[in-house]
Amino acid sequence: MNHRIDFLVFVIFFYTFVMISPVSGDSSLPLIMTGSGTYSQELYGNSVSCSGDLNGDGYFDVIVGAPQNDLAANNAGAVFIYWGGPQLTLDDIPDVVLTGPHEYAQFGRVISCEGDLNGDEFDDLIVGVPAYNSSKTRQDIAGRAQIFFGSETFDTVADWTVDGAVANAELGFRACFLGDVSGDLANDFALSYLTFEPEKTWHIALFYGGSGLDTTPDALISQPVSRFDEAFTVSPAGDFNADGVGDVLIGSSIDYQTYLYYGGGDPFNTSPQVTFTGEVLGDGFGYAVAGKRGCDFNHDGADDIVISAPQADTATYEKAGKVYVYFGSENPDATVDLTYEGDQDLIFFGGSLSVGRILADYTWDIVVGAYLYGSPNDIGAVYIFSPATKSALFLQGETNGDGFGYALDIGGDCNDDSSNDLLISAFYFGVNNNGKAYLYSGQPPDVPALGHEAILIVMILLSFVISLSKLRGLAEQSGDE
Ligand SMILES: [Ca+2]
Ligand SMILES: [Ca+2]
Ligand SMILES: [Ca+2]
Ligand SMILES: [Ca+2]
Repeated sequence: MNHRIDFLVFVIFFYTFVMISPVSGDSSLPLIMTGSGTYSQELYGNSVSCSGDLNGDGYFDVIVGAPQNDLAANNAGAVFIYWGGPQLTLDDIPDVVLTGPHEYAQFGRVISCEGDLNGDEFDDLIVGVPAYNSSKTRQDIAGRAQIFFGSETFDTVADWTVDGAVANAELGFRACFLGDVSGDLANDFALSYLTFEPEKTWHIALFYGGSGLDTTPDALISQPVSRFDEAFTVSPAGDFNADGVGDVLIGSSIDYQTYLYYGGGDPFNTSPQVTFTGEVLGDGFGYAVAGKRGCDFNHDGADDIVISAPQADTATYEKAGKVYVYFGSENPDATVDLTYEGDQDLIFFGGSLSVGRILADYTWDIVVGAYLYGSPNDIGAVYIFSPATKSALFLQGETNGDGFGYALDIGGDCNDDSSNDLLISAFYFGVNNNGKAYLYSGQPPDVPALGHEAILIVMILLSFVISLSKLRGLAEQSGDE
């Protein structure tokens, strides 16, 4: 009998100190899957997402764009979909492949999959095809954007298509899920296009989603610029002014400005309500911008945003790059609240950004890509920062020239281990620059409060068992007599 009680005591001790002790943050992230491109310089990983569940099975799916993939035609582009699930392993065979319509179309240059757009409760996938043209030649790149509606029987036929109206409009160069910015609770999204007369102008067209989704823009934000390049980008801003409706963030790096538009107006107010400005012309301020509904670093109830200047000088390093955090409020200002800096010359720190919860503290984190890290060898690196707890983590590519961190996304849980996952691409990986993507599992959340309570309960149980053991010992002793 005493042996059985000793064993019980051991089991309870083991469970208390090994199984229930609060998990302290691991120093790394487990790699749960990789995928790779097969064609030379197909730019596999130019765009990545693990923020949506396209087939509605409860597991977030891994989606990778390769805009110069040759499967359908030379540089037609492709998008690879890997269904998430409990068996998600190092299996890099895509489950669904979407391909571009003609050579040089750049299908998959951008992808966005973060929620339902047409009101059927399945998440949907937006794909930008910025070099699409109706004559199927290399000229006249009017561009195209398509949406593939999610469903249990997801197919490869686009369900919604908009084409650019003029030559070189490059419609779909940017395409982004916004969450609800119209105030009707249905998710909305944005597409970009360019015009050239009377002056170079980028346009961000907002489409209001829901059961009434159509192909007519519901609002249009336009900004003249001196040149285009990769000069503008669009992101949700979460609810920066804490009025209950999501807001829109547009970075315009050529003029080192980023503009914030409050959602919910009818019509949508297309004049910026907050303008953020970089430190100097040429620092690339606004190259990448990020925000999300609920992204509240300082826990004040207002969502916060992040803007990068990947060519900013720091006190120590030339063109290392900087990332700025701005806290939202009911009366927001454009004053920087936190700054993160690159730690080498010329690494393009802030070339990519994502926000989400990936570290064990389970507060909101910022993930910053520096795909030229290790310059001039460009191995690439990714920095993860938790503004609330000051914890941080660093990941880097495998070999010189990988460009690790070119694109990244903190999404949901793809493999059913109860932590969010992080997808990172190294789009020049491999001898033929065929590219590679890495899916990391987030750290399991710390549960210190629950852990302490659990330990207390187990300690009470333990003292009860010890008392019982002593009583039985006394009883057995008295029986022996
Ligand atoms: Ca899924
Ligand atoms: Ca849908
Ligand atoms: Ca708002
Ligand atoms: Ca906040």
